[in-house]
Amino acid sequence: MIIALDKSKVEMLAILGGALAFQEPLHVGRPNLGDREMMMRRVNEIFDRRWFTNDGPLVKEFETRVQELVGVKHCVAMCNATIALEIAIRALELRGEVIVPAYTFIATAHALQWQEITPVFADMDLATHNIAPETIERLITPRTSGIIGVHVWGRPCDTEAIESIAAKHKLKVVYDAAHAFGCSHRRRMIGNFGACEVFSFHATKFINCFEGGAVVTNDDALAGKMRLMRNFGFAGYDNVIYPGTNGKLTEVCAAMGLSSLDAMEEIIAANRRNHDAYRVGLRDLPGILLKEYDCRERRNYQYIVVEVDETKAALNRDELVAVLQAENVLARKYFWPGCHRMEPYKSFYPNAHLLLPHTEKLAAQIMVLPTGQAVDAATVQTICEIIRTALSQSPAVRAALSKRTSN
Ligand code: T4K
Repeated sequence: MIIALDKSKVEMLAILGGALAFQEPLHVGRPNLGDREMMMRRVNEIFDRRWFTNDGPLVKEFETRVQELVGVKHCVAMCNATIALEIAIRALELRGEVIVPAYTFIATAHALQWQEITPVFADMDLATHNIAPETIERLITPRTSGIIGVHVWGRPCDTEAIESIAAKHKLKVVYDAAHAFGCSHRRRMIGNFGACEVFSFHATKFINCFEGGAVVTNDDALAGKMRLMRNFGFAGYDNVIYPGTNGKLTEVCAAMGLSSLDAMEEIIAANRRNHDAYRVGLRDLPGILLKEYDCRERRNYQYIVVEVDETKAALNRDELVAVLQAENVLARKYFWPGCHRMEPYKSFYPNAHLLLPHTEKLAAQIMVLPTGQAVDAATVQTICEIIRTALSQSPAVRAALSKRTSN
């Protein structure tokens, strides 16, 4: 239970010695629950059947529901999106170098590195936070075999530009659509672009399987290959025809995914309501920009993304995050500091940041705020009030923060 105090009447921020706005930590990524009773019913059925994993009936049902929703021929459900990416990369026989955005969750790069393929980091488009197509072409070498675009925050990347570059250089394209389930691009559902696309159904995603992921594709042969790879390469009892791994989704995870899908429209409505409330609460604050979603397209609104422009705002992103965290609002600095500044890439390419100015800027400016069914409009109002108050008291906040670091 989250108890919000009325910060609008509180002059004193917690960072300045006031009471906490929230008694309990308010996380980014608090799971949406779906219908608890329906979930329990499905779990009971799993127990009755004694069929726990290995392509069980609920996994099959989940795959069919995803296929229908996305309008795609195949959904191959997996244990998480990282393994799903690895399997997609291997099934497509990518090798050598693959171009990826530097501004993404580290799993995008690691899924390549794990298979001894070199991720080559492209810079970002400042307006969309997605890979900047114009930076891709100059990174292509004779070793390049593919491009992985990421639909960051569920906002589609420029698939047309990426795919035309790929066609010109005979490269394969995969999309990391971890954030983009339920979203569309030019009226076509995400999941229908590139050779295949990968969704995440991690607990923190708006639709979750506790842990889960999937690759979707319209390519029959690719789907068949990935199904084999997901299950050690078994094509029936005692018959292994391919090197594979264990990427299977369990029945209990599929049950959660189905319950989550049942609640999908309610969850999107809650996210959208929160996004609207943040827009009202953060309006007219210099240097504070809430990223908007294109409401003419289908969106899941699962990330509340704020750019803090320190040349215009009274506090910078790190200062605002510190203020919020002191109030128990655990705002996140996704995807700071950028993949190129994490190991092993930081050691491989110590000067990569010189070629990634937009990634550097985004990593320094962005904060992600709590949303989802666990957050209500009053909570959003309080969070916005904290931000407003902190900006209006920036000299005192700065003094308190520097005192904290010197102690
Ligand atoms: N590609 C992209 C572009 C991605 O963003 C991701 C994952 C992937 C690929 C790989 O997908 P998976 O292999 O995970 O399916 C979180 C998520 O763990 C991660 O799935 C997600 N992206 C990323 C953007 O966010 P962390 O390390 O920042 O946060 P985490 O998992 O500790 O959770 C955040 C907060 O949520 C926690 O501090 C507390 C709260 N929480 C979390 C869990 C798991 C809960 O309240 N309950 C929970 O059960 O990565």
